[in-house]
Amino acid sequence: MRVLIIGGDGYLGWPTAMHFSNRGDAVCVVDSFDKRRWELEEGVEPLLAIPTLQNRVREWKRLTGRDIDLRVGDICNQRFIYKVLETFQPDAIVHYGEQPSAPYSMHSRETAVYTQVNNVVGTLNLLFAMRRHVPKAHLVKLGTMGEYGTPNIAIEEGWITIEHEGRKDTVLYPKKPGSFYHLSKVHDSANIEFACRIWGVAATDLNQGVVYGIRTPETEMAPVLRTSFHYDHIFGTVLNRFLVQAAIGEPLTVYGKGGQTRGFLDIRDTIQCVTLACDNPAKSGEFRVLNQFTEQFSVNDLAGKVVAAARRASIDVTVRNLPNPRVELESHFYEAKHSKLLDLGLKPHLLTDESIDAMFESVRRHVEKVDRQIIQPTIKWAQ
Ligand code: NAD
Ligand code: USQ
Repeated sequence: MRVLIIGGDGYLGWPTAMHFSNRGDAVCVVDSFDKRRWELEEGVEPLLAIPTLQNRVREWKRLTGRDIDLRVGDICNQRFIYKVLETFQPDAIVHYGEQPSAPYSMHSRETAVYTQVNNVVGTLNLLFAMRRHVPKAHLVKLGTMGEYGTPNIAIEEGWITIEHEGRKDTVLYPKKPGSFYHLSKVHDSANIEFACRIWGVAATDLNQGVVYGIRTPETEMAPVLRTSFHYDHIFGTVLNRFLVQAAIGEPLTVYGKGGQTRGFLDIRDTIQCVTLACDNPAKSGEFRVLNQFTEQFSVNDLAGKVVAAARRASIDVTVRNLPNPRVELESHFYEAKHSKLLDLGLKPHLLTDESIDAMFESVRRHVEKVDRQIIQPTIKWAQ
């Protein structure tokens, strides 16, 4: 297969690119390096510095003999993405290339507008470029479980059949997202579904939960091939943050009551799901939605697991319930369907004591690199 990975310098994009390359697919990665700029603007950095993408691609070639085609550019520049599709001719396009942080999108008017323009315009350009140059390619787009929010009814996989005044229809599941970032994904989903309907695009929207972990078989091949691990209050996700906080003996930053429940998955399962989607493509004109997570946890569940892991390593950790900087339900019903990827063959890596201990151990090895100044949340949703 010829696989284009957009966002190939990112946390998920780089390990995904190596995975496809390792199994013999022709891989091209695209990135604008905007993530590196946002980090500089916000004064945050991952736990370990990430070598340049050019360097990682060179080392990959040296270690495996395999080429990864690298194109540097912004998909909001339509000429750039048209050219990439025209020259690379992908069968599958895995689109990770968006601004992924909810707090970043809530920082200011500028970051909210930037997030929505970058994400929505980039995806629209990609849809038009596909129509022109690769109308038969399969789009595998990373959406998010947060598009649905936390409704008081079960969450379906993308579509719901509604009966109203004696008539029935199947429509996109109603969305109630919790940040301007999550909203950008809702807008993307609507645009992609429309392109499927009018142009016959084949698309899979992967509504992914919160990802944790940094180890994949390929990142383990050499330190230079590692992927990013953020623990700061803007780009760090909850479990990664708690592990770092425990490693430095700081109280865990549970926002509000901690009953917020979300879907979670191991980074290895992200790659498995994306691969399953590419190997079993949607049909022309189909807007297929798969809910991509393996387990549900509340923030309090995760805090409890991290406290227990720290205790096993003889570190005493406490939990601090901070006033919630976000506006979100803190105790709510949550039942999200997620059977379609299992039906395609997903074999989940669950969050066992062993896996959490291994993550904790790898964080503890670099504890001297932790910047304590970038942990406490400062971005508030409602001020
Ligand atoms: P990331 O920020 O590490 O990677 C995204 C990459 O895309 C960055 O390298 C960035 O420079 C690049 N990019 C952004 N806009 C671009 C543009 N206009 N043109 C070219 N490149 C661009 O983020 P991630 O955590 O790897 O997330 C990847 C995708 O998965 C995102 O779309 C995110 O919303 C989604 N997602 C992530 C998670 C998670 O927990 N990490 C969960 C659900 C969904
Ligand atoms: N939280 C805490 N303490 C913290 C950090 C977070 O209690 O120190 C809480 C948040 O309030 C929230 C939950 O943990 O209720 C999840 O927050 P998060 O920062 O881990 O994840 P989120 O902002 O939802 O965003 C992340 C990724 C995003 C992806 C999303 C999947 O950054 O790219 O889309 O997870 S989902 O949540 O399913 O929408």
